[in-house]
Amino acid sequence: MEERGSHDGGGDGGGIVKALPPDRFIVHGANAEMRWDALRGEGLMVPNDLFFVRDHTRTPLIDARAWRLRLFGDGLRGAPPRDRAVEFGYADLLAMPSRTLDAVIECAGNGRALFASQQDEPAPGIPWTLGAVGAARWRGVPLAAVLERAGLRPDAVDVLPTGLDPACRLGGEDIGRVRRPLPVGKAMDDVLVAYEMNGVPLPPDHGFPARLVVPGWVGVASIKWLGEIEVARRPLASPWTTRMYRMFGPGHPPGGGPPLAEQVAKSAFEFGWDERVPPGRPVTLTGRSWSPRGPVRRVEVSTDGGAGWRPARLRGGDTGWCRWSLEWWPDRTGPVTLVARAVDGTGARQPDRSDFNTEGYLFGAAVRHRVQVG
Ligand SMILES: Nc1nc2c(c(=O)[nH]1)N[C@H]1C(S)=C(S)[C@@H](COP(=O)(O)O)O[C@H]1N2
Ligand SMILES: [Mo]
Repeated sequence: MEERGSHDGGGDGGGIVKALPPDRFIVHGANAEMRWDALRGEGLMVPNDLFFVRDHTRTPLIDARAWRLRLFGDGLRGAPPRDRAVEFGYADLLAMPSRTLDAVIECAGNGRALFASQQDEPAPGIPWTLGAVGAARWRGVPLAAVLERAGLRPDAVDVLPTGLDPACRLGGEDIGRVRRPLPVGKAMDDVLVAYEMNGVPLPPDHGFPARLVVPGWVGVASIKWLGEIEVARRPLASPWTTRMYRMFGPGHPPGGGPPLAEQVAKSAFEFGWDERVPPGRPVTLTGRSWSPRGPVRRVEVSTDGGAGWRPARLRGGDTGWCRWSLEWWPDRTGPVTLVARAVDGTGARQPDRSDFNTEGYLFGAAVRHRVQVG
């Protein structure tokens, strides 16, 4: 696929509202990834001011008092058209029974730069290293409750949430507002219409006043600045399921594989790339692993480029996002390649290589992380 559109970098995070200090973020155009060394010493959840931002265009500033969430379509009783949508205001959402959910949001392209640096298979697009991921405690209303209150019909098959950020472009073409269909089965299962992130109202960059949180799925499913939801009795599509967010290229079907849904397991050290480690004394290596497939069972760490492996000590996280640590006594100076690999809830271990695809999605191989001892 040659179309790049808003995947291109260029810029300085200009569409993002929050501060992006260079010791906490790596900025790619209008997007910013968390620096993993900045997470060292933090709690299980990623603080809001350190959480990565992926904006297709820019963060809009929305007045919660004027904001409405509108539901329409033939999948609702009475088949309301868009101009007679069922509406929820911010106060309506806050008044509904709430649910709290610890969940990871991770960009489908997280780790994309590793296709080039680790497999010599460069993939164009935002060159995320491993920081386009975060876990937060979200509070909001189950999407199931919103759909039911709006009059969901039993024969509805897809919902199409749309964001209120500006329309975006792909290959020079206006493709409209960010929107991506979800099957009703997932929508009714564990998706949240979230209005709080780690105990405070959603920050503007993360979707104020309300966003979807779609646990375990590629981040693009978690539509920010939620404005409307079409509910349909037929399958729906958008450029975010047809032209982007599928596996394209050699080994994949012409036109791409199925729309991406579930993420893949990953592990990251809480170190900077090429960070200096003092020699001659024990170091506690810390990191995190995450997987949509149940709690991480085990994390194996190598301090010699993958020759030998030791089990890390796991701490916290029954949601698929966990912290781990391992004592290491570096016995020589110079470059050392650390590797961590998780074994997920199904018993599957992170592989040595990732399946290449031209857009660089779903990099799930164990990452080789070089540090400098000395
Ligand atoms: N409306 C809207 N929703 C969106 C996006 C966007 O640009 N606009 N970006 C998506 C993508 S690609 C990702 S990875 C996540 C990022 O969420 P975050 O910026 O809160 O970390 O939001 C998703 N939801
Ligand atoms: Mo993303």
